Amino acid sequence: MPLPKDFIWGVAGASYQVEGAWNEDGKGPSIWDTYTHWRNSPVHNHETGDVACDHYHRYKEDVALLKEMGVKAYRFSISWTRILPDGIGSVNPKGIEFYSSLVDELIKNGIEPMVTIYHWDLPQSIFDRGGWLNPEIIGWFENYTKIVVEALSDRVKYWFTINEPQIFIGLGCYLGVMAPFKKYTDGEIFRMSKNVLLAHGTAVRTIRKYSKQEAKISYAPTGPSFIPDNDSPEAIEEARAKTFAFDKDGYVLSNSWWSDPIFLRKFPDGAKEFFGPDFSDFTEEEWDIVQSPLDFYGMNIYAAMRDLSKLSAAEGNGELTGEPLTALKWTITPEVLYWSAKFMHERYKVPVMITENGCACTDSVHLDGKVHDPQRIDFLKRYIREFYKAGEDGIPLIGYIHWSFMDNFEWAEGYDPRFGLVYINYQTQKRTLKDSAYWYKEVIETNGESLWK
Ligand code: GBH
Repeated sequence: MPLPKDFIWGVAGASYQVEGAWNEDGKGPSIWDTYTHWRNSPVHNHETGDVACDHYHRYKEDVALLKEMGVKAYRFSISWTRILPDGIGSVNPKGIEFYSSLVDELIKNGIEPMVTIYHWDLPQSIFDRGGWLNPEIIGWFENYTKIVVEALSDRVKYWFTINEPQIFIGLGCYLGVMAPFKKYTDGEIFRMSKNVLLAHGTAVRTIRKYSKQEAKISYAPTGPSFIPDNDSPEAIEEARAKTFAFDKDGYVLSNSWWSDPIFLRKFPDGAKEFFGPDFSDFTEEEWDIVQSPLDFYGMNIYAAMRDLSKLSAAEGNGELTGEPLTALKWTITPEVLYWSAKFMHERYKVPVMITENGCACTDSVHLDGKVHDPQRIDFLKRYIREFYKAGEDGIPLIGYIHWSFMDNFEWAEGYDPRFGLVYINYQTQKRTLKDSAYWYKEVIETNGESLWK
């Protein structure tokens, strides 16, 4: 069986991208609230997550949609400032109440809740205290994690500490194209990275310590993934080497920069030389924290890279002339799910879960009132088949989580890119299941067998 019977078919979202209610019921501001409200906001069309999909108020309707789609799990993130408006200090009971009710509603409908503790919406007041540069953030994150775990772990079993450090540090603080839209020096990025790794490891320990049931824990990294040009061992080796390269310009976006410390208890080769005087190693006690064991490898993966020297999607990734692209111009490269599952499992030795995969399409409601999205169905069929093949080759696979559940606020790109299986009309908040939602339902019902027809 390439996919086990209890394979987890899910969909994902994240607090700032879907919830709205940005200042309701005691929620404090995050850096995304600050920067989207800034008069020089770099976000497309000056759009904000103030209302987004209004999921905060419509979560019951949304869980009903999840049920209609037959998904087994919903991966969502917690807004730190809903729980702790200042990031530290007093707890906002309304924040706890919201996530607790959401979890209840999911369980009532037979859907496994999966919690991401941090998906980029850093409390503004913590940013004002230095954010990820301040080592105190490790304790603040620990405190926040403990509160969430105590409130939800009687019902929540699956946890992701952080989503894509490559992006919130790399795109946020190195390239400066995501909140906080600032560029820090390599020395500062090095210190931030250590704080992120320690905060992650401390959160893993906190979950294990306070969880009311046996927890399943990982994180959800992303990174440049390469596919071999042909079947030769040399081409495979080249793809593997590039997938884990510590590239000096792109180190902060790389797989090895974040995952080698967590799984292999080391910084990638070349790091020490690159940072020179800015480098300082973890102590043995710190390494113990960073390396706290994880139950599986989560991966957010959308497209293969071809050129490691291109730092951001905005620069393209060295695509071939006329190559098939999604609406965000990301390359359609299905084999990336096969090769990444294989490479990650071989290097990090744990089962693999796709924690995000999907594509933006130019969806619209058609004259018949439906949303026909054949491109997405074809994209998913190709990608998930490749993942399935990795299972046939003996890679232990535990789940596939589609990004996203519904169309939502695509960060600096605003609302134009639509990633959802559910279409959102942002003027009316009407939800419409796209054709792909019904297609996915059948994939789930057949545990992947319908992918082959
Ligand atoms: C994720 O980020 C986020 O977790 C999520 O919040 C977001 O909405 C979702 O994905 C969709 O963007 O130039 O073809 O090589 C993903 C970030 C996506 C960044 C792929 C690099 C490279 C595409 N990554 N991208 S390509």
